[in-house]
Amino acid sequence: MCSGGGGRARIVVAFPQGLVPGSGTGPWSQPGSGRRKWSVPGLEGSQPHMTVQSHQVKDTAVERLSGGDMLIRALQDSGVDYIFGYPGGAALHIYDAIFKQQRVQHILVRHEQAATHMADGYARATGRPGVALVTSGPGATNAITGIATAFMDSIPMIVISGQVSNELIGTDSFQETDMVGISRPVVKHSFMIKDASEIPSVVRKAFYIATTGRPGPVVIDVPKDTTDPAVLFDYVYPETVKMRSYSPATRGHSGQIRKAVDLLLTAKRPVIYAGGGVIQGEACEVLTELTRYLEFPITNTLMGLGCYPATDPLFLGMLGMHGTYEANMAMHHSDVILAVGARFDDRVTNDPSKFCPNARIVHIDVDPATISKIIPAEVPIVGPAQPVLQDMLAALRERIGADPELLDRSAHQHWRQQIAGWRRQHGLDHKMMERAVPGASIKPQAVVQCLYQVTGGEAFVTSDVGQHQMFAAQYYHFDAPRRWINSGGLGTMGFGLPSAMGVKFAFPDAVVACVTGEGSIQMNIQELSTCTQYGLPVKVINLNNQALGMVKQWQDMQYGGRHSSSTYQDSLPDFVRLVESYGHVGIRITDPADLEAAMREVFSDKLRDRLVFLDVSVDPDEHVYPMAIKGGSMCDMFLSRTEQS
Ligand SMILES: Cc1ncc(C[n+]2csc(CCOP(=O)(O)OP(=O)(O)O)c2C)c(N)n1
Ligand SMILES: [Mg+2]
Repeated sequence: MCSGGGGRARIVVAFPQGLVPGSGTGPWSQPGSGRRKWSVPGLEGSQPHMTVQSHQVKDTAVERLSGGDMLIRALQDSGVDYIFGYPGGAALHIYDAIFKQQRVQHILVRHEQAATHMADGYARATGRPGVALVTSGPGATNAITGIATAFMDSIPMIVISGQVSNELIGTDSFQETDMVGISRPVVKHSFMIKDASEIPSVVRKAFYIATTGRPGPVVIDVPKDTTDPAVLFDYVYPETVKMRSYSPATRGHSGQIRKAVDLLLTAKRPVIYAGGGVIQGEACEVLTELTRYLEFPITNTLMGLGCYPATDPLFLGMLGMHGTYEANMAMHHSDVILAVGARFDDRVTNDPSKFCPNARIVHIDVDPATISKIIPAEVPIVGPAQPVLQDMLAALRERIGADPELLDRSAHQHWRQQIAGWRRQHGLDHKMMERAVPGASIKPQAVVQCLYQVTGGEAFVTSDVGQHQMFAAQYYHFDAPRRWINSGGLGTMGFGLPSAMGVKFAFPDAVVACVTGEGSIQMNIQELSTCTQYGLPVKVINLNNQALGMVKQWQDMQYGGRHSSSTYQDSLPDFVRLVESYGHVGIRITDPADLEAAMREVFSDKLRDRLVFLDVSVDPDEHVYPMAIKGGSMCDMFLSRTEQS
């Protein structure tokens, strides 16, 4: 075991004006639901603090539209091109409105969970909010997993749910469910339409809330009577939206940035720890510039992969539970950490009381509730990553430009050498593909390496959840943001295929690969039919270890190898025949000697326009390493079945 550290003092964060964390009465202040429950008095009811400036979009006469038509028109005016959804009684007026227009295309999924994941994948790849539409009752409840997935990873999304008519609400009528109530803990905000006339302004506000500050999903619950085609309203799309009680920070505090610069200049063993907030905040470019200017080593969270080029020598790989040895060692032994858009979650910190005992921390986040929530920051900076880092870089340039000695470059060089030593000792083996022995079992890591090589590192890669997800995160090197798309916070099996489809709708010419496991793919495998309907040539790489591999690994390591309900006893389908029945191409391999040729076939020009499912029979006994030792510090890791750090 490496040396651990003690606890640390808690430091109070100053909150930006207009946001009050805690116990208010607004919809974002539900007890027990964790973070970012800002009290916004009245936001859900009469909304006295929210105003929208209404202007006619065109200078022609005001159009008279039904509620259903206004909803779709407002989506058009919000720039929506796709709605992923599934119809039902309460949503039928809306579906009729969709039918009558061409600007927004509706994609008919096979399960509402998949609709939300498609909208999510679309949003992660583009940075624009994804939109899902479901009916009331079971349609709405089926969407919850996807909403929670987006919430946990701060993904902008609009989910429109049909609702029973106003006069039926509260009567336990057919397919009535309290969607606003059920979704409350996992949305950034929700609206219930009371009067059809408010539809355009609610849509406008929903997009504003979903995309500003810390992004997240917003639900709009639409009672059927408010979309009645027989009742017409003046349609006016609000040009601007002003919400007095919701004012996310737009810049960092200059005094705090100055303090952060002072601290960074003291560093002898610095590390930059960057998360998904850097990607969501469009701050990758400035972060890269700042990192290279300082020549500080940098590590990314699972959600942050791609925010800094993975092939750059300063990059240490992912940190945390299955992070690289060198990233975790560097974090633990650092003296200054610059954390940006990351939230110190348990998969990163291991035991928080032993976390990086000597590190002084600068923490930048747009969400003040995240700062010092788990690990106290010495210099908290509330603000969007991009302008904060720009200001920080400008200040650093000014200070170091005037006095280059301020930066201890020789200490930093020594530090980078120490990290390189750790990498040499126990870094990931990036030659598993080349070293594969024909006839032996295929190593899952080698499959990801092969995928990386064949796609030239250019693919959008989505994943499901399990060992395959960790192998993809470890072995595919993402040099650009928004290319690695996975459910980090909620860890949702079933995310991979539909999110890949959302990416493919957004970027039809891009190469989109879903790295999955035979367990996860079966959670939304019905979407292969949607792929057939819309001709979506995503590529599915199934790391088939014939087990719920990650569960089995934990059972190996913590439950004496008792595989309680983590294997299937020969009940798996023949994936090749299954995908062929949907009209797709299936390929199965079992020998490492066939890996490269098969992978080239999957991405060949010949199969460019086909969905190809590569079912790879991989070593069922492989574990993911490194793996954090529970209850330890960041430098306490299992390195193999027999070695510990
Ligand atoms: C919806 C859901 N249910 C259960 C889990 C718990 N879980 C995490 S990984 C895993 C196994 C995944 O199996 P598979 O997709 O085959 O991936 P592998 O680990 O074998 O690569 C399970 C059951 C989860 N993350 N999501
Ligand atoms: Mg599996």
